[in-house]
Amino acid sequence: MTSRKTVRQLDGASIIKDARKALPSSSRRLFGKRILTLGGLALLSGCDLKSEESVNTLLRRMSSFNDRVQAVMFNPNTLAPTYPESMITRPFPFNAYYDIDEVPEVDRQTYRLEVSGLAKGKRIWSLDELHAMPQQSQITRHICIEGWSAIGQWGGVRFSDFLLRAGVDTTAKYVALHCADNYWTSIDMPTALHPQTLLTLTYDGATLPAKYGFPLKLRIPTKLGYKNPKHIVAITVGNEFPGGYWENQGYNWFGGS
Ligand SMILES: Nc1nc2c(c(=O)[nH]1)N[C@H]1C(S)=C(S)[C@@H](COP(=O)(O)O)O[C@H]1N2
Ligand SMILES: [Mo]
Repeated sequence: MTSRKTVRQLDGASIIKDARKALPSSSRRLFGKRILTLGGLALLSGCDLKSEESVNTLLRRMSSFNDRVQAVMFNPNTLAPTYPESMITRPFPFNAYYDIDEVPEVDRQTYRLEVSGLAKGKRIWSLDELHAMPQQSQITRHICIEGWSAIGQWGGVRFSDFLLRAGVDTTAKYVALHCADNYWTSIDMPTALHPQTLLTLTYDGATLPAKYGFPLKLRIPTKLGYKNPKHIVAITVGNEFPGGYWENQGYNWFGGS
């Protein structure tokens, strides 16, 4: 249980600091510094800020407001920067919610990708079928919220090509990605259809190694690292908010970079 501290005991300045962090730089600019007083935050959020719980509710509401601002500001035609091969980070860092010796081993022979929810096409896909589709390659920067970034090269099928082939209802709100390690994340449809969002089969010109997400990783250069799922085994399309592994623990859902 969270202790029921009063606002006097909670430090006003640090609440404002956390609230500012919950806003992306874009919406921070929109608001300027005006609303960032405790009274203003309380008014805006409808939270009385008398206890730690109400402060947490405020921060959650700011974050979901922030998702909506980011979604409105997301321009599907704006491309993430791409880089020359000479700038690739070697070795590329590994990251997951577990150590590298616990990376899941997915069997190439028995592996199938499952599509479910609002889709009319084929539901079970093999790796060969994905390899047979037109392939794209791009060199982009991966940005992890933990404070590092690295440039890498990923190749595979444009996610929009795949979604159209799978007969996905592109008016649906969410695409959720479920992984072999029980990780999951979800994205908005405009991001799923963005031309740089790739369902990748390769890293640096070779089969995606286990540590980087064999056999399938969704590379989304317009989003932070935690929204780039590795070891994808199932894709679900729907209108109900699917959340995500880190998103459900407080990371901002839109997670744009
Ligand atoms: N399945 C799965 N995907 C995941 C994660 C994970 O733990 N499991 N971690 C995410 C995070 S926080 C980051 S930074 C990147 C790291 O990818 P990399 O190992 O290729 O650098 O994977 C993302 N995708
Ligand atoms: Mo990350």
